[in-house]
Amino acid sequence: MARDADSPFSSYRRDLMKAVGTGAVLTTLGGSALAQADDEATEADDGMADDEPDGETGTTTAYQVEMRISGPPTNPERPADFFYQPTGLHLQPGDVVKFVATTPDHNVVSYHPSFGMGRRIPTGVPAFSSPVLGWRQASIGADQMDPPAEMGGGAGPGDGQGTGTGDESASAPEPQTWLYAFEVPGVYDLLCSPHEAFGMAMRVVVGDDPEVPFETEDPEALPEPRVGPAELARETLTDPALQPSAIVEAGTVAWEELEANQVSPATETPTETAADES
Ligand SMILES: [Cu+2]
Repeated sequence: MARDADSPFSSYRRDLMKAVGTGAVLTTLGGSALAQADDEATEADDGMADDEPDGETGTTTAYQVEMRISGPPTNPERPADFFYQPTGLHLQPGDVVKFVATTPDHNVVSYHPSFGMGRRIPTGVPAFSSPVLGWRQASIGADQMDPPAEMGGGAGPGDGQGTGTGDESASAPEPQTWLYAFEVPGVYDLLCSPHEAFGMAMRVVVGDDPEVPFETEDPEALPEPRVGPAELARETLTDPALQPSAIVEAGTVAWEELEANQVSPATETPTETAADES
């Protein structure tokens, strides 16, 4: 495993550590900076434990993407919402994204031939994948049998960890996180292995003028699964709101902004009085 102690990357590493907080451990793999905050590493690196894991420490290089399941579904045709939040993200080369498992059992996987899928990340970028992320082991009992209650700390998404000193959230499970630096310009389509079929996929656009030879708005034009996106991920990645140009223009595209999540009367259900929210 390569060490970066004496490389010019080390100063960047320090900034990154400050930006993402919470004892993240960095390694360099190929051209991309990968970091992973797993339990053992965090315990061994407790110098930075839970001090200021907030993203507001004056850097613009760290972005946060939540990975989550919520219900009832925005689109009634789906069992629940399985999504990355935001679902579309525009970055500049070198920007770092911190993926946070707000609910457990998610991962971040690139569409890549190494994984048996058509490449939907820039050429030259190696395949990458996070582990399946859940609660941090240290935040639940070592001999715990049942899953803990989900975080009910009252803080909204985005600042759930940043306010308290840790005492009040001692019993709340903490999400695992995973970092990835997007260094090569282009379009990156990413999926969650457990939930791709439920539509859990996202798109990152790096740079302002990406070339997207594979991109399409037409689900029928995509390669068939498993070469192309599977099931509802096809809809997610062909959503008009996730067109690369739309992502570049918007900066971030929230899950709720996808056209597939707009309750449209154009579908076959002529429910004029929607039982749920309208
Ligand atoms: Cu998932």
